[in-house]
Amino acid sequence: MIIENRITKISKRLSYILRHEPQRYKVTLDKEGWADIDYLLNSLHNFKDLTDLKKEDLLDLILNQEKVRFVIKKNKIKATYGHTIELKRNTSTIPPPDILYHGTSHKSIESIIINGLLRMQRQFVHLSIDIHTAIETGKRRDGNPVIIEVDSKTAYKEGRILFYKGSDKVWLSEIILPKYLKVIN
Ligand code: HQG
Repeated sequence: MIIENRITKISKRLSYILRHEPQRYKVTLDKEGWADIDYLLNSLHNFKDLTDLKKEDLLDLILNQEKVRFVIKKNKIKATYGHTIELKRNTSTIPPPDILYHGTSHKSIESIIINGLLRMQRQFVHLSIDIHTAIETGKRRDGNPVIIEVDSKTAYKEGRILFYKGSDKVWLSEIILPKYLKVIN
């Protein structure tokens, strides 16, 4: 059993390694982003405060995620979304929910209205399944975030934009043009 702020700390480090800089932590990802759990655990042991992290606690954390950021298959682990590193594209793109949401800052909204939703540093634009998740995402940058409704159904059908399911709450997409966006607050 590990306590809440230790869980957050481990989750953030896992995200950083698996999404952005595996090589810096001597973790090898395959083309789809999977890493061997034992290698990853060894790497986490290099952090001063994680030298005693047990595999069972790591697995427990992953199985009980409140927001699904990682998946496990056999002895491998992968981040479900958020990557800045390039991975092999999943070819199974699927129709998205009719409406998705994106939470952002007041600082970004003018540019988004003009240029659309861009993927910025990441491999995909990140969209939320519901308004609550979009608010939580936007709050990382703005205490009172702007919420955008995305007409994902039309963007997929008419705009031929590809969508991928990242996790239970997060969808990934290519750039979304302004005509499919509506600010709702
Ligand atoms: C903004 C977290 C100006 C965009 C979250 C966002 C998510 C533009 C920022 C996941 C723009 C990029 C991803 C444009 C987009 N002009 N700004 N044309 N287009 N932007 O962090 O979606 O908790 O790369 O609005 O909850 O904020 O770490 O993307 O503000 O699910 O698991 O550029 O990361 O997940 O920021 O967040 P990010 P995001 P975790």
